[in-house]
Amino acid sequence: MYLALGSNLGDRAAHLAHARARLDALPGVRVAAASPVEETAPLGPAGQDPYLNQMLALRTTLEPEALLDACLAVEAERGRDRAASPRWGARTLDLDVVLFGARRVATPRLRVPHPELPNRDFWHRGLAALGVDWREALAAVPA
Ligand code: A4P
Ligand code: MG
Repeated sequence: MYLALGSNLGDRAAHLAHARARLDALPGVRVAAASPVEETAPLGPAGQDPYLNQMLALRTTLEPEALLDACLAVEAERGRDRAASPRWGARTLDLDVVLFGARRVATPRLRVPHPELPNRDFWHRGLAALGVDWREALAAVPA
């Protein structure tokens, strides 16, 4: 599966490095490959600082919702305080499940493929660096 990392607050590179290390240490999760880190202009509310973004290829035996729970726990370790920050607002660490094989998930807590996938060129570049064509990957997911 493919996981997008984003950070625009504090020591951004350290937040991404923490996420890579912690995810790789989880039972049932391995970081198989990582795209280059890219600095990107912020989407969303004006006045935010630039992001660092990176795409990871993870191998996992976890189900999608269990992987989401693990991601939320890793975000919390970096002091992410959802209550203090609006949707699409500044954040220390944001982990987004972008693709999970050819699976589609639509529950109250999780939507996969991520609905913003078609709109984020930095995700497209990250996936391309990992050998994935985002249009082909999306086309492989049943409606
Ligand atoms: N959730 C549902 N689907 C997913 C999924 N596929 N992956 C739920 C992860 N989470 C998913 O997320 C709220 C809830 O979404 C989670 O608890 C989970 O149950 P959140 O991280 O608290 O909220 P958010 O991040 O503010 O909103 P959202 O809609 O997740 O925004 P995004 O898509 O994460 O966008 N600009 C640049 N340049 N680079 C960025 O990476 N990221 C964002 C955040 C805004 N601007 C950006 C970037
Ligand atoms: Mg998010």
